[in-house]
Amino acid sequence: MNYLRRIDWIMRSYNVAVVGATGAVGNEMISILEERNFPVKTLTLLASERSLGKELEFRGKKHPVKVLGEHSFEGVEIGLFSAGGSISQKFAPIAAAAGCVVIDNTSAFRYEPDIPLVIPEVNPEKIAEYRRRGIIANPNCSTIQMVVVLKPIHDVARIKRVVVSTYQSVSGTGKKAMEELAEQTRAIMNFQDPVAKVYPYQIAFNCLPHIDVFLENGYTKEEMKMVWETQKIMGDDSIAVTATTIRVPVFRAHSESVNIETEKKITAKEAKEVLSRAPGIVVVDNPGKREYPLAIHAVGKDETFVGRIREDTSIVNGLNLWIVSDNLRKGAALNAVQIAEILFRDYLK
Ligand code: NAP
Ligand code: 3JM
Repeated sequence: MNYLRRIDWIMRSYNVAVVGATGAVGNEMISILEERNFPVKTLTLLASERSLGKELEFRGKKHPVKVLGEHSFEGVEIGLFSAGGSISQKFAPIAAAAGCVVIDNTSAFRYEPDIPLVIPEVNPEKIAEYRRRGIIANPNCSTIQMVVVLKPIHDVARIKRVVVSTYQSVSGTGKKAMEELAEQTRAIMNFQDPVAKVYPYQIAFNCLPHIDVFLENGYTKEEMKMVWETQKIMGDDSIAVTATTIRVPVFRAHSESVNIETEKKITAKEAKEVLSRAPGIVVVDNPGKREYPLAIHAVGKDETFVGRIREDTSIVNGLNLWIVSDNLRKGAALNAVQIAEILFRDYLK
């Protein structure tokens, strides 16, 4: 037996379930588990009755998709959930009661005080709190890529206020939305009327200032997720955050224009140095050579890309940043698998 195979053999492996396995995030979960050689003993793929009979490939072998039910979690040790909030609301506690640690990608539990909300580069120590309810929440895609970049700046200059506008791709809504953008684009190019089913208006060749539901304060829930989650993950409710979240006709990877005000002065040059050393971040900032982060370059990548780093000339201590990342990877599936990796390395024996 060679050395690497021997390590594999000695390492404990886990019974893993992916809930929402046929979806945009679920699909990416399966690929990432394989790519990162996650120690999977058995993989249970779960979805709705609509997927009965489907098979998905993992490590060169076809796995049947099973219908999610109350008995799906017997013997399962790690459950990666991405089938929507109401599914998590119902089935995450059932899975946890069966002894499965749930890593939940939905907003169902994120704001509950006894549920840890984790980005491994920012607050990995919070994973220990999985013991309270057996559930760890994965933040929203737009929050993750922003906070990965904010944290190293916060550590040196303390962030007082954040103003963010997002340019979010349709893959954040799921598979059907990706099909809708493709179909509407095709229709319009063929002089036909586009049909809107997933979004309230045409998304092709358009921008929608509406993601998730509108709340009483006039913001959308997606916008408030960025406020609540940033404060919870950074462990600092005094950071003021205001967000405008926009759906744009991009298939994959979210972009964000982020303006921050800091307590201590940090120059653009210092910010670039700090960010260059930070985990999970690649600085792409060479305007003279037309080098800046682009959604099309971030697709399929694990890192969060930051560029257009410049001082805000309208205030004393301010910076502007352009942040881009693959929403299905770092924004969802990769962050969840990274949490699972820390979980088995440090906690599950
Ligand atoms: P999607 O492509 O529409 O996939 C939805 C998945 O959920 C499919 O596998 C679907 O199965 C399954 N599902 C739906 N209803 C179900 C039911 N009643 N029982 C069992 N499975 C059911 O959506 P997605 O983009 O992958 O997103 C899924 C969820 O992940 C979202 O609703 C959201 O809560 C979360 N999400 C999180 C982030 C993040 O930033 N953390 C990003 C995107 C999404 P069928 O194929 O059988 O219908
Ligand atoms: C991203 O429950 C649902 O309909 C899912 C809505 C949703 C969410 C959410 O709120 O869980 C779609 C896309 C998210 C998210 O990550 O917050």
